[in-house]
Amino acid sequence: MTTILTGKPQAESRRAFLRTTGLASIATLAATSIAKAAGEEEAPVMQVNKATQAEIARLPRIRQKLVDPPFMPEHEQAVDGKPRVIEIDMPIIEKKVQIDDEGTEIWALTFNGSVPGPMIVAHEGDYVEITLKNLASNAMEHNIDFHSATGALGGGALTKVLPGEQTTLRWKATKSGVFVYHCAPGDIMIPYHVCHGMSGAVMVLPRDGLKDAHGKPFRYDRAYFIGEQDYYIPRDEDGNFKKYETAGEDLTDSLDAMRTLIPTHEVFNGRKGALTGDHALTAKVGETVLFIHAQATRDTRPHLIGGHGDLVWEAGSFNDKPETNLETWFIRGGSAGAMTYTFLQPGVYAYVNHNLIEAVMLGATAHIVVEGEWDDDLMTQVAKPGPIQDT
Ligand SMILES: [Cu+2]
Repeated sequence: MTTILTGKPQAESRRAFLRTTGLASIATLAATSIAKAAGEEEAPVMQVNKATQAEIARLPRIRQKLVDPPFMPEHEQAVDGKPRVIEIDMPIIEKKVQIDDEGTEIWALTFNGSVPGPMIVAHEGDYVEITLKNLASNAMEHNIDFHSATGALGGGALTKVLPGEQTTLRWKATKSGVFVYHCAPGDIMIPYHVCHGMSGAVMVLPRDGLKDAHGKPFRYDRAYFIGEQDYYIPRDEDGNFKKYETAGEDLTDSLDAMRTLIPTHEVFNGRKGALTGDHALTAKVGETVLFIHAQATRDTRPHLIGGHGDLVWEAGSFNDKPETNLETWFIRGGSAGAMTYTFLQPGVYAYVNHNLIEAVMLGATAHIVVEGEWDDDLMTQVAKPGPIQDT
């Protein structure tokens, strides 16, 4: 199967409306010239080339429907023609969530309601135009810093929004690869927000699609986004995890817990068990699966138990030749990486952070249930376990 899709043609009136609002937001940015950096100092105003702006206004626009990880928005793996403007509507939602089966809670700070935030997919040369909406019911100021974008703290300096506010930012996807985005509202609030779930990833594909290690065109049959999250849940005097009534109420306690640098939970997709059991990922023998793995703060080392990293863009740049046949690969804190594997045997695979303490005791484990025919040539149980036989 293929993960094809993207932009259905917009109704003409809708497109015209969006175009108008897009230009209006750019004009507002240029006019206000108030781009506060994280330290509350004024940053340079974004320069808008008028000729380029006119050209951009004529580009085709598509609205990308965001989906909750581990799924990816529908997309084409390779595209023809002119760059496009990818329109994204991204609400920010503060919500209380459970992060394990013991009822441990956190007031998560989320992009689009999920931890991690949703994957955004574009192609090199496209523009991503994101409207960030900080819901009025929220308590905190937020913004978004795209590692895939250029200038103004990755857009963080131009996107600070208070509860009840929205802003629109457009950035050009000049580098192909996979990249983290995260909230970065300044000072201690940067790690506080990221350690409460506020990060996601962008995939910028080469316009002509991925290439294998020999430079040949390469396609995947499915794609999954795994966002690894470290949580630092404060404990009471008895050692039990504390609960709070509102978002942000845990600030002082959380900062103390974060200072230890020892997470209480290290999980995939928001909670322990989010991708295991009934929520396991699926694939079929013979399918090539693309796994995007992101971690916004801590280093991690994905490993597919019983499989391999056939092709691995460890540091995330699709401009680089992928490494091949890796057993374990390294994802630097603050980055995303990509791996593909063609499943050859059926069964349940575990996809883990191969710091096995974090995988088994803290939660960094996913399962992939693969259907198909067993290959005796690749593996056979020659003798079942039984008593030791004297020779
Ligand atoms: Cu935030």
